Amino acid sequence: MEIKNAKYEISSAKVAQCPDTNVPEYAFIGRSNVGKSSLINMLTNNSSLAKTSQKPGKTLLINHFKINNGSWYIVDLPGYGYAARGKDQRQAFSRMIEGYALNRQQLACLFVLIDVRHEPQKIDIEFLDFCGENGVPIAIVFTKADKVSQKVADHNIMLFKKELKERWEELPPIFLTSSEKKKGRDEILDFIEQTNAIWLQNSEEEQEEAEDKEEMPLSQTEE
Ligand SMILES: Nc1nc2c(ncn2[C@@H]2O[C@H](COP(=O)(O)OP(=O)(O)OP(=O)(O)O)[C@@H](O)[C@H]2O)c(=O)[nH]1
Ligand SMILES: [Mg+2]
Repeated sequence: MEIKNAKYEISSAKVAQCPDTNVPEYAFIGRSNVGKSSLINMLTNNSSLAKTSQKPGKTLLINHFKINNGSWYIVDLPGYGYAARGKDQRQAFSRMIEGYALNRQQLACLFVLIDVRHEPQKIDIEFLDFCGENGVPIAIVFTKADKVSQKVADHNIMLFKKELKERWEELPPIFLTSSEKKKGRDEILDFIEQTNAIWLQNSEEEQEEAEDKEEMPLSQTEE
């Protein structure tokens, strides 16, 4: 899959304000400063598409980017768990993120980003469990691989898998990336291509079912 063009469309404060589309979208979530916006720029080959910053808390809204003339979307989300925000603001951000994850019909996959430099952190495990319990489709993306040796990365990923396997029957897809080195780009874009195909097939089937229902006489559709 190649990204031929990527264009910022709109920023929304809640899911009800997000654009009304009928194509799949891929959102990026994780702790503040984990590298969500940088990864989006790396994938789209556009260093100024999503705003990045050394200071955490840069992204404040749900940002939609139109990919390949609108055949699918990338969504940049604010980070969770940024301590300096204060409790009320942290809760407001959690509501925004959870509202998006639970209610956005177009969400084909939520990429949950984890900094590969650290051993499993409670806040990330809790967020992953929230997604698992609610059937949110996810993939895990470990970030900043250039900052540690392969050995440390392997060790931390292994600890993560071990922790999740205690409760998850099946692990989600896992990617190791570096936005700095463009590592993991092809793997993520291939995964998006495959998921797009499945999403489109499912939505065609749903549409056919809806049309079949419409054609049925009323008496057959009533309980
Ligand atoms: N070395 C290295 N630095 C990275 C990588 N990805 C991101 N960074 C740096 O990490 C910092 C945060 O990156 P952002 O992409 O703004 O992080 P974010 O998750 O979007 O942060 P918020 O929007 O504040 O939640 C920036 O200084 C980036 O340059 C990476 O793969 N390698
Ligand atoms: Mg950001």
